[in-house]
Amino acid sequence: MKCRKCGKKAVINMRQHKLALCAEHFPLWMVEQTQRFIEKYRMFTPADRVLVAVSGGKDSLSLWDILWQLGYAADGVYIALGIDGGIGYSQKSQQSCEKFAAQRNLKLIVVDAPQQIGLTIPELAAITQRGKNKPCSVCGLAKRHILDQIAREGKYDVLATGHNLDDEAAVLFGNTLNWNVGYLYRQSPVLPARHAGLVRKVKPLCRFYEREMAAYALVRGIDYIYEECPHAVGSTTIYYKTLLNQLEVDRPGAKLSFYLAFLQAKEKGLFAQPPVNGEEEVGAAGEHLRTCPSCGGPTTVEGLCAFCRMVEKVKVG
Ligand code: Q46
Ligand code: ZN
Ligand code: ZN
Repeated sequence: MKCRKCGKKAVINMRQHKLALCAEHFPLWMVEQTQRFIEKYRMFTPADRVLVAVSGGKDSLSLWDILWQLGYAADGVYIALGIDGGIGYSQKSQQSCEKFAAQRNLKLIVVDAPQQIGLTIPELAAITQRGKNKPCSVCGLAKRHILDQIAREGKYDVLATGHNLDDEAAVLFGNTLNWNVGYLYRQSPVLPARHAGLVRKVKPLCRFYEREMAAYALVRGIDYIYEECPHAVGSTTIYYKTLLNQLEVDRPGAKLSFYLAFLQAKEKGLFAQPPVNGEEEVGAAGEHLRTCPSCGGPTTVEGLCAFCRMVEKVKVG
């Protein structure tokens, strides 16, 4: 397979685009496409200060690399969760982020969650109702809370995450299976800030396949952590990803068209704004959001937000 631009040996063949590119032209194409998506979905402009949530994995570090190449003012934030899983997961992922930032002379904010909360995420999950010994719900809540807080305190205009097409298609598939209207309404490349304590959230990589992200990280020589978080094993999202991958083998482009057709349907008004129901819907529909007296973040209930209540309970208990 030859590169369409120069005829050299291609490193990737993107069947859904009928496009093969070499190690030189592929990363350039990725950078150009990202800029196109940033403009198309009005994510941010060169005047905005961007905060990139980095996990040490290929997607978020590649996103940071692309934004850096495009010349955006983008700092990174890494949250140490205290997850070991026998592979030193948190420690290794932090090292990847620190090395990446140092090589490019970029600013990385490191937040030590166990230090802030007094417990690691798995410890917190083990003793809370929300955790039920599976840390992902507690972890997600803590990460959202900390990212909002750092973005707010640092006066960033936008928070960018490295969700790729495979992530978005799997979430969309799950939300469609359950006809979860609240989440379907909210799922978008851009989530506007709906509260003074929130910043706009954007997903500039949402149209790139996971394999494209892996190829990008490889040709750019990004030293990322290959291992997934040990708690991700057996998750519903991974199951949905496997199903969608099977579909993609038979029908190249199926994942992309599933996601893009959803965005188009939404634009045409497929989903009406749903009523707010419960804390999970914070920022979804946007009405009645109150301010948490402890952290200044949004909450649908009177008093402390879900995160502050959880931490408070642990301290009291
Ligand atoms: S980091 Fe946290 Fe994920 Fe690990 S504990 Fe679950 S939510 S799987 S993206
Ligand atoms: Zn080429
Ligand atoms: Zn709070």
